[in-house]
Amino acid sequence: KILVIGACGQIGTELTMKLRELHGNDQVIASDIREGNEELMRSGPFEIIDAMDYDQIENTCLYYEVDEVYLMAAMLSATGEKFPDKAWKLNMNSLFHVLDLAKDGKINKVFWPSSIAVFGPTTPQVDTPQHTIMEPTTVYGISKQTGERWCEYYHSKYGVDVRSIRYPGLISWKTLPGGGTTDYAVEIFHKALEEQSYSCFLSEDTALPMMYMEDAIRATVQIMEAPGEQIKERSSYNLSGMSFTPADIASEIQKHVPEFQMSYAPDSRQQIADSWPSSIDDSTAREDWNWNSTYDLKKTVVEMLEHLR
Ligand code: VAH
Repeated sequence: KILVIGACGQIGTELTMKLRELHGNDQVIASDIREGNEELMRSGPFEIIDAMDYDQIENTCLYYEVDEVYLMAAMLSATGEKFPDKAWKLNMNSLFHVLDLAKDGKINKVFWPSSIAVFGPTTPQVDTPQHTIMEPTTVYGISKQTGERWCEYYHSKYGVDVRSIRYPGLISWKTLPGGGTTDYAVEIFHKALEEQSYSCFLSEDTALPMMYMEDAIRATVQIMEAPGEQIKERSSYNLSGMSFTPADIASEIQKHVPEFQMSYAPDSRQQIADSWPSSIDDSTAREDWNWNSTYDLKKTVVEMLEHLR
């Protein structure tokens, strides 16, 4: 059985539905701090779990005989800067709970999401390599960098089969993101269709690594299905889909919504974005477990507008 913690989040919602499609609805238990959308709640088992509560996680794993956990609960970069202590506690305690369950043999496989937020202003920003300088400047980035170290430690010391991906900014239409710096790339579609205008909280030339959710979900399933010996990086894998600026996505949207007007009003999230890479080298993921991206900006804009119109 599979347990998804944080199943109501931007990734969790679609990941849960994909896992239920692959393994059967009753094989995938969805859980979150609150209930999720109708499709998620109706399609299979659901439990309220606080990701910081070890007993709730352990009891659920024992009751349902869970053997794989996808820990998708976290506080993201922008919100994390407003509540640093909560972000650290949520992001770290939840990881230790799940790694300890695996160490104690109560579950036997873990997926844990990292992020390009582990990189900082001293990291080479173009085609950021798999192994490089990492001095993150957000609590979220620090928690993801530390989490990567602990994943590698639990793998090498206790043989825990934990696998991880450094997601770029994710673009999806099913579930709004919560509190991220890359959320502009989702909000822009809703505003383009509702108001034909959007005031972007990042400057027009802020290039960031991004990915369409279909690619991100496929990558997650792929890394978890790969034979263990192929997963050589047990911290986390760089992953890249595309890289664009707010100006790029605005002009791509204008091809479909000619009256769309974009304006720029950078806020505190600008310095977070400035500390991150503009593009990522994911050749290690391509070599180790045959990753390949399929969505570029053009295809992403068409799909997003189609689903949201
Ligand atoms: C955030 N969407 O903005 C997340 C992600 C790379 C960005 O980690 O915080």
